[in-house]
Amino acid sequence: MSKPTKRIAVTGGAGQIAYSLLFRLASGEALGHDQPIALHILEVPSMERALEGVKMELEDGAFSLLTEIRIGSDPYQIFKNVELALLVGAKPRGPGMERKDLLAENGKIFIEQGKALNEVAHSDVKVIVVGNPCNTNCLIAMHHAPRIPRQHFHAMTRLDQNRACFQLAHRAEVSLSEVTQMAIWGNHSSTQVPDYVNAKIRGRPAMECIRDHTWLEGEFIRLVQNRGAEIIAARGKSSAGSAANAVIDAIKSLFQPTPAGQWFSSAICTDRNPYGLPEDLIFSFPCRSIGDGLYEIVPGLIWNDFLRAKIEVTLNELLEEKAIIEKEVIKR
Ligand code: NAX
Repeated sequence: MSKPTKRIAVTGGAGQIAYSLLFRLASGEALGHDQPIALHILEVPSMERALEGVKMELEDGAFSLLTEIRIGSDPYQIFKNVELALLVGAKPRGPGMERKDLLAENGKIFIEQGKALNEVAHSDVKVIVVGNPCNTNCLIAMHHAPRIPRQHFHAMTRLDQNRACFQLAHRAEVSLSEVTQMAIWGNHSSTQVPDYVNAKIRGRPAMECIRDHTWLEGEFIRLVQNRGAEIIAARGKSSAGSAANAVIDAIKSLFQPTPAGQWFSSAICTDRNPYGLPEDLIFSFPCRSIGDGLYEIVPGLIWNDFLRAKIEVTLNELLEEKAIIEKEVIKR
């Protein structure tokens, strides 16, 4: 007997990330090739025609697992009964726009979507925010969805983890599967902290395999922190294929038990975190899943002085972002 259909919401459905993500979801890559899914796709009204085109292409993909496609611009309709919500849609930073303006603009979107999820989503819904600034957008949505457990909210730092793994594997001349325990701490921004100190290569500390610690402290961190900007400079557009791939990886990591000796990165609520960070932030930690979206933060990792200083910078940035939006957005 086939499994019951899982309803997945994707916002920003006519955007570039969604154009790659939707087809991979439909093919069963994220939740398994025996899991029927329904896609509930949200866009702004002005993009609904383009979204109709995406829907037609999904139909033409003849995906046997895709049992239903709903499209629309009302989150209260689209989020009905969804068990997984991928909040990809957001406004890009316009010319002359400051970070503060972007936070406020996107804040409005995530207030509305948080409220809609709270009202109509499945009670066990898991939420992954991709739209930037994703940590703070996620914090806003979480605040407006008090019915949904706070542990169910994630902001995506998986792309950063994947970027870091590639750079370490490349430098150490090993295959990607030999790089494990690569954590990203903090904000999905240029202050993020790719943790080479606790990462492993062939089961040994990465710092033993890569002897050039100046490279690890300098170029490696800079490469990962600035990769998004480099891609925009080269491609003229932000990362889309790799971002969609990271969403698929993030879902798989969350819904499948994490293999022994591994962990994955996700930005989650800091409430009762084992590292003594202030509560009520969305901060990226190394996590382990026991399956079905249930996870714990990996405790007890060592922060050397270098990591500690960097983590303080990314923490301060998140506190600043929260302070900017707190009055108008969180408490509204
Ligand atoms: P696009 O501009 O191609 O697509 C975004 C889509 O969202 C547009 O079609 C827009 O109409 C729609 N949208 C805007 N407001 C909406 C709303 N209220 N409800 C539903 N849809 C809405 O951007 P794309 O390249 O797809 O990127 C999407 C977001 O991902 C951006 O905010 C981007 O900065 C962010 N990213 C996050 C990454 C991460 O690792 N967390 C990496 C990639 C990407 O930069």
